[in-house]
Amino acid sequence: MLKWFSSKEQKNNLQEPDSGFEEKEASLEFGETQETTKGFFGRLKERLTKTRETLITRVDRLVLGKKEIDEDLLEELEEILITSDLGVLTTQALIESVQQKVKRKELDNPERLKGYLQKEIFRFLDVPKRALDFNQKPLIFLIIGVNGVGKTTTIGKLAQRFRDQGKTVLMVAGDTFRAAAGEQLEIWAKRSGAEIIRQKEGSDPSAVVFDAIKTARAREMDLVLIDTAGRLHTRVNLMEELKKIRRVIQKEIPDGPHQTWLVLDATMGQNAISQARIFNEAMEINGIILTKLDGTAKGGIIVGICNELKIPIEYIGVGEKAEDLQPFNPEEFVRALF
Ligand SMILES: Nc1nc2c(ncn2[C@@H]2O[C@H](COP(=O)(O)OP(=O)(O)OP(=O)(O)O)[C@@H](O)[C@H]2O)c(=O)[nH]1
Ligand SMILES: [Mg+2]
Repeated sequence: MLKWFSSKEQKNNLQEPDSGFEEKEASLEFGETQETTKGFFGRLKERLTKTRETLITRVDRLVLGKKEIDEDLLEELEEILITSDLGVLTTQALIESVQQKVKRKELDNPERLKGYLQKEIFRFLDVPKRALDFNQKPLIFLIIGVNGVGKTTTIGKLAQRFRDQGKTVLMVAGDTFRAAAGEQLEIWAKRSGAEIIRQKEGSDPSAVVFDAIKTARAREMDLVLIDTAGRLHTRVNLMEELKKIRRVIQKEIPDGPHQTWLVLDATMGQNAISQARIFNEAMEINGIILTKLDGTAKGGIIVGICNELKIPIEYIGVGEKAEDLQPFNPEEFVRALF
């Protein structure tokens, strides 16, 4: 049986001084009967190998044989965190938090440092998500991000997930800039049994979206997943185009889009945070999908994103297949990482 802590229970548990993750591990029986969870957890662990080597293995080496947490040790820890792509602000926050603990004599043994970091990192990652009401039809998801981060692939994977849950899905080829984007979506539509709305290359993305919303309404579909371009002809400003799409949605569905998700590529490291800031200013992002966590050593970026932007990570991508996109679960992620 898969036991699971509610978010509140988790937090209370973690706020207990020094309760650490180790004790909780015994009561968390991950995916004993849930094959998919077990399968994904195993894959997640394996695909986070490079990030783990950059961050955790070096912390292990740092504390090995050390008797106390002193300034030298903290300086080395700072370097490990920075070079693991946590970002300057998040690294400072972590180091200050450790310093406080040490000062108050609540943390003295270097061996316990890793457990404390794990707990703090979990705290950063646990950003509340916006709830979805599936009774409302159609729910509109607007997927945005710069070119090449994985938007179209992610929409295909999401379509597959929602189809597997029995939902009706309409994919919208809002990237009319590249003909290939529409073709890419068609393949995912065929595979997943989702519907797709496409117009010819170069047509107005907002018009495609308008068409899609009317179709989804008329056919009482559950979900509309809108793909967008990551780059446009130089004379058209991407943010203005996205805002226009949003206006078209809101004219039809005043509380839409119900989710505006920004796709970020983990291999971009700190650049991903700058991108998130720019997009968030223009578009009020309510969720992030972090792709390509497989094969990168920059997975620490996820901690910086959550801590600095306070936007929840909704899904993570750890490969190119449909099953390589999974809802982000902070506890599972931290356990896989450590
Ligand atoms: N390894 C890995 N590759 C991924 C992941 N997600 C997407 N990709 C790959 O990234 C590449 C770009 O993905 P797309 O979905 O075309 O990206 P996009 O954001 O739609 O790009 P544009 O349409 O050019 O803006 C493809 O080769 C995908 O297979 C992931 O989680 N892991
Ligand atoms: Mg695309």
